[in-house]
Parts: sequence; structure tokens; C-alpha cells
Amino acid sequence: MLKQYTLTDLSDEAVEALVARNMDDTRAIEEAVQQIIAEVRQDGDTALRSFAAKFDKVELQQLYLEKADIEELAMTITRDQQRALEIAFQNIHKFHSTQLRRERAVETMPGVKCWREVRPIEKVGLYIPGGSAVLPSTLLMLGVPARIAGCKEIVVCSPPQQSGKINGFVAYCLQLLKIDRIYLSGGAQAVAAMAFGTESIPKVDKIFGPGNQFVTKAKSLVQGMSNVSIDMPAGPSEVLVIADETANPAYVAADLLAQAEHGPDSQAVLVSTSAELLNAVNSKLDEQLAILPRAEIAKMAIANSYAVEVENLQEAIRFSNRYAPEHLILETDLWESLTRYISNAGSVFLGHLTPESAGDYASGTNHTLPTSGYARSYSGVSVDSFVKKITFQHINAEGLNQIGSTVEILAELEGLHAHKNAVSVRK
Ligand code: HSO
Ligand code: ZN
Repeated sequence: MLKQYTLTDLSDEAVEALVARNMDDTRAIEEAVQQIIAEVRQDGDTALRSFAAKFDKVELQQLYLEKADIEELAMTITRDQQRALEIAFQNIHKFHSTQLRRERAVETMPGVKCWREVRPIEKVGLYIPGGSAVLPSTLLMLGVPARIAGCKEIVVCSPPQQSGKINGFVAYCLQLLKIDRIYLSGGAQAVAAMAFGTESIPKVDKIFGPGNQFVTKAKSLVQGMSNVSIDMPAGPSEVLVIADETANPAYVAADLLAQAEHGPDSQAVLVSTSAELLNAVNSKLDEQLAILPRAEIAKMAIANSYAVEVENLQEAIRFSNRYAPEHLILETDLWESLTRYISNAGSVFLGHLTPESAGDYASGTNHTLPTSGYARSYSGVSVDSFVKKITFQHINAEGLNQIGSTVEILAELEGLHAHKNAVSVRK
């Protein structure tokens, strides 16, 4: 049963507290991660081997698998599973392909021409988690835009299984992406390896991918310690469902549980205009939880979740915008009239037949999205995340004549005479 609130009963502070995520950032995690980073910097591969023995319970000689191993592992999955991964790959590819657009050059004054050109980030590191659920879909969500962007080197790290191998689904995704090598390292140590480089693992320019609190902490720490950047700050996954009396309670419950099964710290929020719907969803939650293999995890997440009753859909959207959910699902016949009011959300799922799961796997949109309220200022991963946009300009004699005195005056007023002179000498 979801905790329940009525929006009109809540003070502004109470709403603020409700939409705030539990950013429980313990010093203990930070200290442990600092230590791991220091060891990887100092001992490189030797440190990675000892972390693999300690955390993944496996003795590794070679810290990566190559083409032949990947091929062999990929063959262990069924033809249906291969087809499903192929369809997901194709849809993600189709959707992301449109994201590389050329911009036109602009003549800001006669003879002064400015434009931007896109260049791939050369070396990117993709972290693929392998904890309680292995997520090959994440490899597609990161690998496809990296390939479309044209990144030269795509370094993939994932924790090894106890066999010293990786899962067959991840292997098949590597094949679809034409990536011939995967590094067998997980956790904060993999992030440190990609940030600083080891004998085996190349240093990269940007690190992508979700992970547990250790991985997330490592990403934020290495960003401040080297010139590596990261995709976005990542917190536990979350969904906010807006549902009215037109919603099907079984669908709503299923969507909340799809989120809840990710982890005990996941959050599933239901905002509804209908008290009957809230009750019906609660009973469907019980029904569906009873037969869910990951019920224990989902129950903990549900305990960390809540429902809010609101007066109308506009109020629901306002609440959602304050929460800024990673995923927003609109389970109402009126979804079309609402989309324009959405100002903060990572990815939005419209109508009764659009489950978040479709976007998690296969519809084409990316599932690497801003959590914890970062949807206020961040977008999800896309091809843009894998490129830089370089500005260019060219000024001819006419242009210099047009713009020269403006620059000279501005340089003068800032007291920067060498700047002024760089124009004056050319006149
Ligand atoms: N909902 C997760 C993505 C995912 N779901 C992967 C299943 N596999 C974060 O958007
Ligand atoms: Zn999911």
C-alpha cells in the first residue's frame, strides 16, 4: 500500500519535502571510493585484479575478453533473444540517427562568418553494471549514440561473472555494436581505471553509465581529479505516474512495480485526480507483488514511494514539474492537451498503452536519464552527449572594417590594450 497524501492538505514546505529525493550521501562511501581510486592510480592492473578477486570473487589473468570469446558467449543466447536485441538496436539506432544535424553558417555582419561543426569525443568509456540485474539494454543505449557520433575508441567495462566471463546478452550487444573487446572490471575501480588509465584499460575523455552508489560517487570524484567528464549525476531510478479515472489500475500498478523492482531505493510516485483509482491501484499492487520474482526489492521501493491525490490534471502536472521525474507516464485520455505544460522530466510516456518498459528497452528513446530532480537542468543521454560542437569564424577585409571599431572600443573599456592592438595592427 502506497503512503497517501492529499495535495490541498499539504503546506508548501511539506510539498518541498515530498519532492526532495533522499540524497543520502554518506562519508563512508566517499572514503572507500577515494581509497579505491588511489589504489587504481598507484597499482593499475594489479589493483584491478585484486578488486576482482575481492568484489567479484574471480581470479583474472587477462583483464579483458576479445572477439573470439565474445563470439562464443553471444552464441549461448537463443535466436528469439538475439532477434529482440536486434530490434531494440535498430529502433534505438533509427531514433538517434536524426540527432546529428548540421547547422548553417551565419554572417553576423557582412564579411563576418560564424558557424559550428560537430566532432565526436574521441575516447569514451561505457560502464555497464552487472550487479543484481545485468542490463545489456544499457550497453545499447550508450553504444548506439557513441557509434552514431563516430567516437574513435569505445571502452566498455563491466564486472566479470564468477566464471571470469560476461553474460551472453552483453556479448551479443557488443557484436551488434561492432565492439571487439570488453574490460572485466566493475564498480568504482572500473571508473577510476577509465579516468586515469591502467596498463590494460585506456584512459578516456568521458565516462557514461549508471551504477550503484560507489560507481556514482567514483564518477563525481574523478571528474574533479582529472580532465575526464561524465554523462550526468546519477541517483536511484524513479517514475511519476499521473492517472485519472480513465486509467486502468492494473496498468498503473504494473508501471509502478516496473520501477520498484529496479532497487530498494527506487521511487514510484502516483499522482491522481481520482480517489477510487488510488484504491484500485493499491489492490492491484498487492495482487501483482504476490507473484513478482523481485517482490522483496519492489516492496522496499514501494515503502519508499507514495501517492498524492490532486484536484485536477493541471495540479498534477504542477506537482510533477516540481518533482522533475526521470520518467513521467500520463495515464489519462487527456494526455495530448497536457504535454505542453510539462517543463521538467527526463522522458515522457503518453496514454494508456505506452509503458515505460517500452522506452527502457526498445522503442528507440534513450533510457539513460536524469534522476533526483536533475531533469530540471539535464537532458537524457543522446548523440549530443558523445560530441563536442566547435565554433569557427572567418573575417575578411570587409568584415574587419565592419567589426573592428566595436572590438577596439570594447577592449579599451576593459583596459585590455593588446586585445585592441590585435585589431588595430590589421587595419
Ligand atoms: N529504467 C531504467 C532502465 C532500464 N530498465 C534498463 C530496464 N533495464 C532507467 O531508466
Ligand atoms: Zn527500467
